[in-house]
Amino acid sequence: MENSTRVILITYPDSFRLEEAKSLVESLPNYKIVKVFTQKYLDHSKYGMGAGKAEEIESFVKGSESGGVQQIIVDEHLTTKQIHNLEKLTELQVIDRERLILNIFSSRATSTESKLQIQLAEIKYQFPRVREASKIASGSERPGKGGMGEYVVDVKLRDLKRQMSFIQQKLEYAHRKRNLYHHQRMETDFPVVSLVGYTSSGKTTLFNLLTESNKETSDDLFTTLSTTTRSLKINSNTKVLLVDTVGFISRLPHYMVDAFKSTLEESLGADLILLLIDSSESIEDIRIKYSSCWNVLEELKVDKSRVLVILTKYDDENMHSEKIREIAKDLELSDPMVISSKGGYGIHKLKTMIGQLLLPHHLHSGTTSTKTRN
Ligand SMILES: Nc1nc2c(ncn2[C@@H]2O[C@H](COP(=O)(O)OP(=O)(O)OP(=O)(O)O)[C@@H](O)[C@H]2O)c(=O)[nH]1
Ligand SMILES: [Mg+2]
Repeated sequence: MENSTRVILITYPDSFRLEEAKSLVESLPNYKIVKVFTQKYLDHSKYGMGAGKAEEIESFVKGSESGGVQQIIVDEHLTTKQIHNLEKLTELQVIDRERLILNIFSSRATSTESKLQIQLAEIKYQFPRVREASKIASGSERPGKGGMGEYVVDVKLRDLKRQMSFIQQKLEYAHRKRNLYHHQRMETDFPVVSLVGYTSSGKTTLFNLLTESNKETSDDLFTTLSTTTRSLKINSNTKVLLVDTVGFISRLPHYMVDAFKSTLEESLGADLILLLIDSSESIEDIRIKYSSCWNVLEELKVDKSRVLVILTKYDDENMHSEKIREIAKDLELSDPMVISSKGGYGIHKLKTMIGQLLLPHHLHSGTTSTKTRN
């Protein structure tokens, strides 16, 4: 593409991280990866990567072979100092994993609430970096002690704090409004069923199929950033409210989970939580994603007995039944629910299962646990 942003990516050599980092970058509109460099460790103090690798990158970006690179993306959290050192060496802008995820989120946010959540995450990202940046600028570990440097930092931090509490107030307002809505729904007595899972596991595709909606779905990561609720008729006498949510990702910083908490809380307080796992991936990837999802769910203190694991993207039942057995064994799931939103496999059974699990005695005794992690 003519006006694409040309970047180089520095990530880890293991295939999961490498592929995920590429998908993240490619989820940004018009980004083109010119070259990928890998490093086993990205925690060296000066540049993140080792000095040898940093020099190799320097000569690549300054050489004619690169055809002009505009940004360097490092698939790890970097300190301001590491970013500064690398920018100085390469004379290019450096973006770390957190910045990358924030950029994707900002390019996608459409609802007022998701925009506020991203603003909040943005401030939380900047906060520790303000002090660090001033240390670098002054060339001292204790910048401008008692002088102008400290004054400027304090003013900036105070300003960020003020912005943070302003956004938090707005978010609380949005949250209260939703709680009110939630209570109104409780009065109508419709059970709430939410779809959660790793980004790109197929939540929105299933949501669209079940509720006959037309929300955007794609291979890009973080296609969905705000929750949507629609009603769904499970059988002739049961109606539920189905909630589609933002996806999870591994190595997501705590403050980002925090920023999205208010949106997730609503869905995680649901009567039934369907945890979608993409069964078409390699067993290693499934294992990593499954445990990342549980880490987020645990961080958000979700009631495990309400979680039902669903293996998705099971398009060809003849070809993959052995794979399903392998996944079930690996994740310690007994007789998991398997579906294909594309082919329709298991959808009727899923609805029947939702109906059964939402019967009042199930809701109170938490019998979904037979299908979940202990
Ligand atoms: N083959 C196949 N592909 C599917 C199925 N379900 C979803 N997909 C594809 O998987 C990709 C991701 O689907 P989405 O529904 O956008 O996934 P999501 O979980 O909502 O993703 P985020 O919103 O990014 O968190 C899309 O390209 C879908 O077409 C399925 O049953 N079979
Ligand atoms: Mg989605």
